[in-house]
Amino acid sequence: MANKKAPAKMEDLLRADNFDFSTVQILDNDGKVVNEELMPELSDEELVTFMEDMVFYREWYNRTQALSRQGRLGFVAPTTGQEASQLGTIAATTEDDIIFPGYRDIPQLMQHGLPSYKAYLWSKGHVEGSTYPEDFRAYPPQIIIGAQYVQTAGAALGIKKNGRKAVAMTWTGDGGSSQGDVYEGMNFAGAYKAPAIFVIQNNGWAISTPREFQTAAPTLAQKAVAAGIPGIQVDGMDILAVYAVTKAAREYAIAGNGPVLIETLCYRFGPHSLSGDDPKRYQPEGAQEEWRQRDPLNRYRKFLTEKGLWSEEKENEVVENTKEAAKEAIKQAESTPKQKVSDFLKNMFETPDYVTQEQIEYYEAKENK
Ligand SMILES: Cc1ncc(C[n+]2csc(CCOP(=O)(O)OP(=O)(O)O)c2C)c(N)n1
Ligand SMILES: [Mg+2]
Repeated sequence: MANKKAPAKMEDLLRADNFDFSTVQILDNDGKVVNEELMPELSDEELVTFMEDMVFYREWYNRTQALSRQGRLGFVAPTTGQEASQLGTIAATTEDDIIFPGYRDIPQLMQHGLPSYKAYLWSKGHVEGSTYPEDFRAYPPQIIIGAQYVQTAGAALGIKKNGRKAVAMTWTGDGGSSQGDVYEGMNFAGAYKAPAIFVIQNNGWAISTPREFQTAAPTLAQKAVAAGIPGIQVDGMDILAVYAVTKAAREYAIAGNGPVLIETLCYRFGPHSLSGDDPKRYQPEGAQEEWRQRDPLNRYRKFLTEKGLWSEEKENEVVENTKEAAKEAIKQAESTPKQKVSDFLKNMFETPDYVTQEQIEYYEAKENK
């Protein structure tokens, strides 16, 4: 997983004619810095925030899983193992950026400003989980794998035409990377030099289909080549590397150079979703244990502890706060009035088409009886 060659330079990685897709890493499994050159400039406080966020979302998922098992939620896609990939990418954005998450990307949405109870409402299929204020620059999680790449290309072109200094950013998976939409989105954004950041979170699995069945290509990052845009493969269990690469990609895109593709190598420690698949039936024995050695929290905990910036006490405090936050969020979600069919229909289009309008009237009449 480590760099095979001399430490990569960011300006070389961000060239469309760079065909070296070696994995970029800053922290190794033991939390030692192996690539000083790429180390992002961060204050101690910012370094600590990364750990707080990763601990928060690991525990958030634990609480979410417990609530799901109590039958209090609907669709849930586990995030354990992907914290560095998810939080490192979103940390490089600002609220001016437009994000297009997939169904597993709830942490990015929450970091971007989604109130946590809405994440639970979304899971329950409640329309209010996908009702966002006008100034919240995000789209609800995409279920159709890869579709968000096309939307991101369009949004990025809009950003460019409006002369805004921002990017549109999206995430798909190793499975999603085989979808036609992914190529179309990257190609379009490349042709128009639209400021998009395309992330492929390669967690090894598309439900039960392993990464090696997706493509004969040795890396997913190299899919950028045909679109004429830079492609970078990064150790997705290393939050510093993920952050550094995404931040540089954002600056590159905002400077008018066009989009970047980032492949984050990570692993799905849980099942595909909490709807019933059992990874033991399709993942090779020992794979989980092997990837656990690369756990993003462990290596970063070692790194921060060595610097005197982290302690068990601090970690316990974050865990306790997360439990409280999850309790509050589910309370608020469960006290939200039940949705009506008409609410659902009204959230379909800004101006409903004729058929939808007819349905809204039909259901409103029924609901008001
Ligand atoms: C267009 C489309 N085809 C099939 C599905 C069914 N499906 C849901 S998730 C999934 C696997 C996606 O795997 P990956 O892109 O690696 O993302 P991950 O779940 O691992 O995060 C599939 C095939 C879908 N949602 N959309
Ligand atoms: Mg996957």
